[in-house]
Amino acid sequence: MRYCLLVSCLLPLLAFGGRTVVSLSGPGWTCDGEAVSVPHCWNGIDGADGEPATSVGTNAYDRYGMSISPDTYVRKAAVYTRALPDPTPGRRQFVRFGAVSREATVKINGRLAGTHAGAFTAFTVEATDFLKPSGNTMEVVADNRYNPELAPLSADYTLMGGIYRDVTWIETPEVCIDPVTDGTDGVVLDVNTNGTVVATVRVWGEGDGRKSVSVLRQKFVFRDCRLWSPEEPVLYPIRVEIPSGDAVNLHVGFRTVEFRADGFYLNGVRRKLRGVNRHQDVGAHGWAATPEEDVRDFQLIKELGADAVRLAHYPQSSRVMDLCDNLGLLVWCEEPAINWLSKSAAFKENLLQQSREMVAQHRNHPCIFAWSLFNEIYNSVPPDRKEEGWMEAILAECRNQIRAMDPSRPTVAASDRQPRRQLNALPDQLAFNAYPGWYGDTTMREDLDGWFAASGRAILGIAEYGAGGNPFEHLDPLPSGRLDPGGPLHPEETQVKLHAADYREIVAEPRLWGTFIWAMFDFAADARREGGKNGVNDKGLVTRDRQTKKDAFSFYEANWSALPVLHVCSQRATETTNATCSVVGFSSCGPVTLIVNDRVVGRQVPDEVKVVRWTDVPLAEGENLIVLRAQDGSVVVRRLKRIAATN
Ligand code: ADA
Repeated sequence: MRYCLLVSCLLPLLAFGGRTVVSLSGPGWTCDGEAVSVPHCWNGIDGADGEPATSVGTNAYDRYGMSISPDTYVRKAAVYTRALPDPTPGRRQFVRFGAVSREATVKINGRLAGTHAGAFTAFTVEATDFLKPSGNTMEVVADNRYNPELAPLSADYTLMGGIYRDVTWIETPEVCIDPVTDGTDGVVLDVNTNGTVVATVRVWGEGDGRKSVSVLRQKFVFRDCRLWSPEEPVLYPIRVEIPSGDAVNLHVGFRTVEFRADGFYLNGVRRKLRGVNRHQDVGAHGWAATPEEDVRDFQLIKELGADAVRLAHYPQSSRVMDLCDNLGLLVWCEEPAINWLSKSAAFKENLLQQSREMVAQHRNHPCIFAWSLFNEIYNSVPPDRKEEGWMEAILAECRNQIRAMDPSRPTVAASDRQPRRQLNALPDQLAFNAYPGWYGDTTMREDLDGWFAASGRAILGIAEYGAGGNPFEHLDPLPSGRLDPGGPLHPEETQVKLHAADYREIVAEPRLWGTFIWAMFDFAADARREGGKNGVNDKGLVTRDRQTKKDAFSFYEANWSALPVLHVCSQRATETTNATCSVVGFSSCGPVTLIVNDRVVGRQVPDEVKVVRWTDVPLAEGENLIVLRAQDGSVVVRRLKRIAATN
């Protein structure tokens, strides 16, 4: 039975006028004069079409004249407006933004109420002093233009603009739980697996002035609590209430995460994380995901059988963290430091601020197992920033700040530069990004050997691996050499081949603490022109519109899911001029028989990564029925028409 006992703080029996939270999301907003519904993002389509921007934008160049991103999507300062509710006299009013990309200026009744710089973290402004009894309006300028003082400076994803997460109106008593500082809800939970939770509550307004701070500690004891894990993501509700009646509802999960000499441990049990990377782009809505779209994404990740997710390359929403808490997904949460940094003091301040907000806002989520310091620093770095040391110094400050705020979690990072020893020494645990056979001619084995030797570490993670895959492009047989990753052809079969080759090495390597597929979903990267579809990074296991699971999805499902999987690849390849074909399948249902046009071709036991594969299978002219049958009688079918070659 779950119950909690409030030990150290006796609440007054007559609490009055608690907190009111009202959603300001939905219709009722305008953006540049047009009626819109918030969350809203103006790059959902334009930011993934690979075409020049459809309307006004700003060229993105840094102060050294480096092109940050071609002007292929709208980068602008847009003005949003909305009416605000009438305030209740004697109470305080706040407006909380889940995120505004990339910079925000908030005015209430024409007066500046607050600003925020950073696309991925929440912020709250106090409205109390700006409000009239009725007829209040709010104006928010959202600006996604390039700013050399704002992290990230460059990235392989579309830096979308808009008020793209939820907005809420909060009313509290005069003495309230601080809803403003660092965009948090004012409560830090220290959770011990013995069932004890200590809540440190920041109270505003008890002393002199509205922002006078006092700190309350409340202790909760849960008896017979069960541990949180991907298999059993048990959560317990907690309500933190202060004598004025203001209150915040939270949840806790009891678990330990730690790295030991030989790997990652959850609740004292070693596990090699099976992870995917996820960007927050959800297709036509861009970054403005609906709750249903977020739920769908994370359910697909669970369906795959993953137990971990890297939220690349920035902190995602509280709703996403709640989902991962609830579904049981261990989260790698990353500050937005990518490719290169700037030497300016303002840039460093901004990165430290975004990093601090990330930890402050999400530290209460049991799903998070590590804070990430960077992704691929020195990738495509401008010539003037190759000098070793100064970017590492900035990232070391971020790391130290994170460690001081949250000693309970390790830091990690994703590196793609083996020789950068100073950089690679920064995180507690290092992971590397590698695309063997896609961007380079190495194998995963060679990459693993190289990284273990260069880093001198006993254990490593792989933060990214994968290959492009267009589920509507097919090639059989595949060429022996490497395809041009920037070329027009990204056949689905190459993606499967490279994932299977990588994964074979991954399962055979005991020194890996976890691996993260790049990526779960295709995502907007408007500068890309490749793979038969411009504007998109197509390394996802699922297409950007979430309509098509690629064969590589079924590969991992066969390897990871607890449910039996039998799959035949290339079902979307329906015609060939060849006299023979390859048949590739995945089976976690034991041996598989291949039957073509009612004739048994052969039987295979799946290999160590659940693959069966036949080459040079003869085809009849016209329609061919290709069947894989498992021992339990289940079958999967592929139809392939052999047609005459035309010159
Ligand atoms: C890098 C980078 C990712 C991703 C990937 C790719 O590894 O970290 O953001 O874009 O390249 O697909 O090339």
